[in-house]
Amino acid sequence: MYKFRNFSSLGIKLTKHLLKPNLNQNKWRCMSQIEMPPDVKSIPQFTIPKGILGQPTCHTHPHMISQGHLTCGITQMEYKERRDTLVSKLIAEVNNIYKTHIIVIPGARKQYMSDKIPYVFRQNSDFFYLTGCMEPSAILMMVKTAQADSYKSVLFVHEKDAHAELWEGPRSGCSISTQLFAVDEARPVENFNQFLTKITSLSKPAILWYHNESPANPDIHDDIRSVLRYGQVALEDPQKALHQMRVVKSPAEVELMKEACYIGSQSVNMAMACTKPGMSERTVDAILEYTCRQAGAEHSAFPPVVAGGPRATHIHYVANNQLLDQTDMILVDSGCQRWMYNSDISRTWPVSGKFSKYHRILYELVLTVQKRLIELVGEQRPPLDQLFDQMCRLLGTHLQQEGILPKNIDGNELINRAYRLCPHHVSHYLGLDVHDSPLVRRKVPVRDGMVVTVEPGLYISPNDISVPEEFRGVGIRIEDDVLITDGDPVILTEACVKEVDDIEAVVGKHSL
Ligand SMILES: [Mn+2]
Repeated sequence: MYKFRNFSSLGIKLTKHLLKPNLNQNKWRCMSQIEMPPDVKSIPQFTIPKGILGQPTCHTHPHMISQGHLTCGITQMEYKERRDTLVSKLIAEVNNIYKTHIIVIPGARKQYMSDKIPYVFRQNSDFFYLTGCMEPSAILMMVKTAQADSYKSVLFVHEKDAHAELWEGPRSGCSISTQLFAVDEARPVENFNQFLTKITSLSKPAILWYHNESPANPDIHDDIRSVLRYGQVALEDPQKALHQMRVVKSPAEVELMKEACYIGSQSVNMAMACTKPGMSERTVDAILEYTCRQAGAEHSAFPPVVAGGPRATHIHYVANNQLLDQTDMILVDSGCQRWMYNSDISRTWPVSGKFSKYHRILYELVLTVQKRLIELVGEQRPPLDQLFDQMCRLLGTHLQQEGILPKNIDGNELINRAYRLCPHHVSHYLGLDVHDSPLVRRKVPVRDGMVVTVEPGLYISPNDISVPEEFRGVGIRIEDDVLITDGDPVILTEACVKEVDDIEAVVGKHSL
C-alpha cells in the first residue's frame, strides 16, 4: 500500500525536527490506506466499474484510491450530494417563475504551449467538485423541469474512439461514465449544443445557470451565447452558490487538505535542510518539486517563489535563477497539489544556517505577528479583511518597538506605513484552488470547516531610506494553512519548521 516516504528514503540525517509529527501516527495516514468504514453511504445502483478507464479507479489504482471511492477519499455519494445541494440552493435563489432550471458547469479544455504540445492538464475546480471527473472538455448539465420532482444529471464526455485512444490513452466512454460518475445519463460532448437547444426550446421560460465570464471551456461558450440570444432564456451565475459550498470543507476534504499540507511542509523542510551558500535558487525549486512528488503529490500548487537576499522584496519573484549568498536569507513560497487539493506555505531562513542579528530581529517580529494572528483567528473568527487590518496594526506597533518605524507616528499613519512594508493581503481561502472560492468575499466571518492561510510579511527595499540601513534589502514571509474548527484553529502545516532554533538546527544539515 501507498505510504508517505520520510526523509530517511533520501538518506537525510534524521533530526528531531524532521520527525515531527511521527510519520507512523495514524492521524497522518494516507487516505488511501484507510478502508472505507462500513457505514459509508453508497448509491445502491452505482458501483465503480472494473477495467482500464479514462482516470484512476479503486480497481486499477488501489494504491491511490480505496475500494468504493470515486477519487481519493471521496465517494460517488459525496459528489452526488454536492450536486443535490447546488441544485436546491440555486432554485431557492430565484422566484419560481421559471419552468425549467438548466445548470451548466463545464470542465477545462486542454491548453497548449505550442502546436500539439500540451501543458499538464488541470481540471476546472468547480466541475471536479461536482463530478470527480478528470476528463478534459467534459460538461455537467443538470436539468430540473417544473413537472419533475427531482433534477436530471447529464454528463457530456468523449465517446470511446480507437484512433484517439491510440494517441491520448484510454477513455471511459458514455456507457461506463454513467456508472462511474453516478449520473442519470452520459452523452457524447458533440451532442451538447443540440441537447441544450432542444431543452431550452421545449420548456419556456427557462433559466440557464452558467458562469459567463472567463469561460472554463471556450469551445462551448458560443453555443451557450447563441441559446441565450435566440432562446429567450434568462442567465444567472451558479458560481457564487457553488463557492459558498466549496469554501467549507467536508470531513473527507479536510483529510485531503491535511495530506497536501503535510507533504508541502516536509518539502519545505527538505529545501531548508539542503540549503547551502552558493547553491542556485533553481536547485531549491527542484528539491521542493521532487520532494512533493515522491511523497504522493501530482505537482507543485503554483510556480514557487525561491528568492535569495533582496529578490525576496519582489513578492511574486519566480525567476529563481540567482545564486544564494552566504549572508542572505532565502524566502520560499511553495505548495503542492494532491488529488486536486492544495497547500500553500511560506518560510524564510538564513542561507548560512545562522540568523544575523538584524535578520533575527526582523524574523522574530514577523513570527510574533503571525502567531498572534493565528490566535486571533481562533479567538475572534474575524472576516479575513479584518485580519488584514489587525496585521497592519500589529506590524506597525512591533516595527516601532524595534526602532524601525519612527516613534512619533500613530493611528492611520502607522497602519499605512506598515501596509507599505507588507502590501499583500494576509489571508485567502485554500482548497481545490490556491486562491479558493474567490466569489466568497473576505468580509464574511470565518466559519468551521474553512481552511485559510495566515501569511504576514515584511518587504524592505534596498533603497528604502525611511528604514535604518541595517534592515534594508530583506523580504520575509511566514505562511501557514489553518483549519477553522469549533475548538482551537488547527495549523495543518505545523510540521513545517518555523521557530528560530529549529530552523538553525535544520538548515544545511542534508547533503544532496
Ligand atoms: Mn498564500
